[in-house]
Amino acid sequence: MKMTRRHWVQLMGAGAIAPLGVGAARALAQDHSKHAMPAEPPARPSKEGHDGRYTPVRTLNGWTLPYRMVDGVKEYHLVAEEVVHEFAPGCVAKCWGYNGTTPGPTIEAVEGDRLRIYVTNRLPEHTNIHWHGILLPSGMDGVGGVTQRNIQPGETYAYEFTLKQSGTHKYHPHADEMVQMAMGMMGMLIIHPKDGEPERIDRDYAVLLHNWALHPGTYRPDPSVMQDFDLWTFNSKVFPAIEPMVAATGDRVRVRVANLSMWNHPIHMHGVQFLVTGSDGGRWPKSLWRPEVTEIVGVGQTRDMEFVAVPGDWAFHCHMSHHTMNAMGHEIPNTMGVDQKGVEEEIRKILPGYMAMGKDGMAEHQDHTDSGHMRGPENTLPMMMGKGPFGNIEMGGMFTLIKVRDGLPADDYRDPGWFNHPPGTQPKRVSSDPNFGNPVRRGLPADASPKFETKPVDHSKMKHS
Ligand SMILES: [Cu+2]
Repeated sequence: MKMTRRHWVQLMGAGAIAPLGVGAARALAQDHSKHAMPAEPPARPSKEGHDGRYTPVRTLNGWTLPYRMVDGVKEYHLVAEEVVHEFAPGCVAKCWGYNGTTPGPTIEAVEGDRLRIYVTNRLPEHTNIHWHGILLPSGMDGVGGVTQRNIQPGETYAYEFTLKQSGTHKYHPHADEMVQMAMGMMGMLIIHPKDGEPERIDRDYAVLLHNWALHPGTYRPDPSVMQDFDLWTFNSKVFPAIEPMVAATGDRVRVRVANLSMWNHPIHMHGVQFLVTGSDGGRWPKSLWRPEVTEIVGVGQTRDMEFVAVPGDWAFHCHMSHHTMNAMGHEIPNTMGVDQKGVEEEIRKILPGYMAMGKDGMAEHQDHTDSGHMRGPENTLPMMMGKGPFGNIEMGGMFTLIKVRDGLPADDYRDPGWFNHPPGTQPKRVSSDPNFGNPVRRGLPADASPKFETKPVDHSKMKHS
């Protein structure tokens, strides 16, 4: 049986406690330490791929491709190849990417630079690279069959063009595109303006959005899936494996978000009204900047968001709530409000330890998966993850934190830990009595309402897949 996120949750709901398959060491990250934020982020923004004329971009969980200067040309080398990729501890897959990673390394350059980019194909099929949004000679555009012969396995092609623009851009194949992009072939190409930024940027982050049909129990993304994806990622990682964006109070921060997934994503930031200052069209004139707290980044688009950092731990996430979950289901039976007590006892005779869930919401799922009561197939992740200082974070997928602290050194990108809230700046408990106070209501709460009675459902008439 092909395992989809739908089946996985049905299994979870049916209390499937035996892991499907041996070697389940990787099956699920039960260990709480694995739910913590990544402790030690990799190095600071790469100095190698950068020529000192701009604030280098930090690609969360990613890296910048170094270049060589050869006769005034910046030379880069991308290798298209199969890679072993970890979405978060407990979930790995064979994907396709560049130079050992998905996404491929970020290419950073400056308006006016001449680039020569070698592309070596180590995939089992032909490929090419399209420089998405870059103004260049038609023949360099990288559209297989239209502007070039495809790069056959083992071959290396050189692309060469001069950058006439600045802004946030991307690269990806234009060959067997559905498969190659679903497997993870993508990267960002960021061009800094030659005359510097009109507003100094202190921290510059890059986030590439993607979706993956990595069915629980499998180890390769399924390229044929169009909608029901299992994993939603920032730079091919899911929370809590996504690094936080770190800034000092007062820093001007830019977050460059690019979307090569198959959905539009309303990207939401807490704590500030950011300015949308640019797109694939480059940095917009100031008169076009607009304050937002959520910005839709459409399929194939990029958006630049800028703000002045204020202290705290602030969520940064897609607002499609199914995109801040790991493997879970659509079209599963709705158990909200369904009393499963009787059924639970019957099922326990067959499956000892079975727990009926979902009657009062799904928040309990994280405790059950964390404690090891509920285990899924190999190589998938609990749908909710992450531990904060006040309990479960109950998120996965496209979620991370912006962590802003006073007085951080300019090049310090280490996770500063959890925010220490000043006294009087958190909600506090004032009562544990549900009948507390005399709140204004229109109508009665459902448990006091005589008007609405639920009818028993005839299960024999229900369709089960
Ligand atoms: Cu989304």
